[in-house]
Amino acid sequence: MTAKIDTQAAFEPETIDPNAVKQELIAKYPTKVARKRTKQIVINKVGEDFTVPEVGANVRTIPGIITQRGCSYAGCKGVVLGPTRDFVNLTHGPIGCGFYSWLTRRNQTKPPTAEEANFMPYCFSTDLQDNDIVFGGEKKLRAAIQEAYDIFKPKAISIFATCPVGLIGDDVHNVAKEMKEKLGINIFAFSCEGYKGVSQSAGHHIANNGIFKHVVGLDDTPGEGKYRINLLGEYNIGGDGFEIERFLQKCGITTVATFSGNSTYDQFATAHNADLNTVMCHRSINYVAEMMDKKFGIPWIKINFIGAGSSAKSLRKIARYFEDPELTDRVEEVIAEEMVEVEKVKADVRARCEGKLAMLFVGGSRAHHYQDLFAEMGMKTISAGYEFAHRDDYEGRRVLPGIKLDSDSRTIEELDVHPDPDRYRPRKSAEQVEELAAKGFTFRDYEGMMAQMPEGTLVIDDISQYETERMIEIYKPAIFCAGIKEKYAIQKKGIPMKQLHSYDSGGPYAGFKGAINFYREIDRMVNSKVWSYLKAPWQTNPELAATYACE
Ligand code: CFM
Repeated sequence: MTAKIDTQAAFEPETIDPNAVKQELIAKYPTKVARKRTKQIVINKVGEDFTVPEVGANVRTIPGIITQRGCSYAGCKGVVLGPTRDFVNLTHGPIGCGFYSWLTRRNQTKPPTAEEANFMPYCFSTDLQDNDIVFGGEKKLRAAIQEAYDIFKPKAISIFATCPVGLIGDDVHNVAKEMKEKLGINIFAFSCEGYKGVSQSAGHHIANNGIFKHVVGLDDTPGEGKYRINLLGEYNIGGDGFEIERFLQKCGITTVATFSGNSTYDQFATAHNADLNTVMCHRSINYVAEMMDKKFGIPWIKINFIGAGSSAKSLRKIARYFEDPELTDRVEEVIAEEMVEVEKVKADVRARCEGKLAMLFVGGSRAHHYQDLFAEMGMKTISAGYEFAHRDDYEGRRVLPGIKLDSDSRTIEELDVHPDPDRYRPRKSAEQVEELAAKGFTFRDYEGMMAQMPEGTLVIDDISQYETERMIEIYKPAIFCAGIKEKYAIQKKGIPMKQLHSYDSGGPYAGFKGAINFYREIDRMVNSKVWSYLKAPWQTNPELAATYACE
């Protein structure tokens, strides 16, 4: 075992040996646990052609370890379907599941008129009780669908199965089918019981399958706009989607559908009329991108609107795809215009933030994307990791063929998708694709987080509470980014903590205006020491004593 790292001594973080840190993180674990964790804690090394070391990812969390992860239901209902405003999203389960997935993610929506349906302020649940668990909940589900229909007359109702529903075996799909026939609206169900798979990632896949099977492609009405794209994997957290929409419109780019920030049923139904799928969060929505490519001939590209530089790069990539000088010129104009204010604020915050350390442990894409924003501020991401991403999100899609399906992943259906006999229309000919590729344009690819991270940084998958605390003690980062479950323990250690899921009460952080918001927020946080001034009672007076009440 390596000697314990002396965290009290003055140090330059770069002089810390990452190997020693890794050894220390796993030293406390029993042998079997250490063996598993050692595969998930990786010291980054970017080789030739951007090859990186293998990361253990998308595997079960070890019982007893406090994980950041959520459940399959959260990924399906909360993440993918939740931000759509005119579906009635009905949770079939005990009330807690519906309640805790109700707007805590801060996904925003804005119906264009007051008359348009917006069910987001409501929480729909069958509120299962003990009695229903014993005698079955299908009757209650039928009644709930009827009630929701009578009151709201929605275009669609989607039903989400929770753990107890899966355990007692309610046939949610059959009830959905029956009620669809009875009421004449689109009703479908998701078997996204919380225990499916190893994290919310399973729920993303289930949601992608369901939305593709039941809604995408139902409406062939052609839309307007010259450059028509779908924005996949953007969920309008803290208004990010509004900011993205602002500059896309300014460029003359039309968003046919967003999956699923600020979206509607009709957007999904007409999504197959777009000419390009742009994928922001690869983890949660790559399945829809792939399936739309196969069925309708719409290629997808990876983009990232987190960071002003990344936003500019992504806009240029979209313009290159359409190969129209009119769009290219407009995009350049917009970027030039937007960057004036960005550069001003960036220069200002850089003076105070340059060289400070950040750690990011979030979800399945933000731990990567937000590194761009920190880099723009001159800050270094010393360690990062995803909660539930797969190896391709770390190492790039090139590793996909080598990933073996384990029993947990096998429980998630893989849809067999073929070209639509009438509506398959390749948006680019084979020659056009080749020509673009020759110029370095990449279709259907994501190079992952690690290729972009410097050598010697620590990549930690599904970080535990214990590892979080040790990393903070060792590196003393200027800021730690994670979620609500981690927030208070980190602040108690005197370290500023930014929630990158819900943004605390801030945002938007996407695009150009979002970047400015982020620079200012992080500058404020890393340059105020408020948390380090606070001491817990046991820190100021370690000799607290207590007696038993019975004494
Ligand atoms: Fe994609 Fe997301 Fe994320 Fe995600 Fe999420 Fe989220 Fe996230 Mo929280 S879809 S993977 S399941 S970018 S809710 S908007 S912030 S963990 S990094």
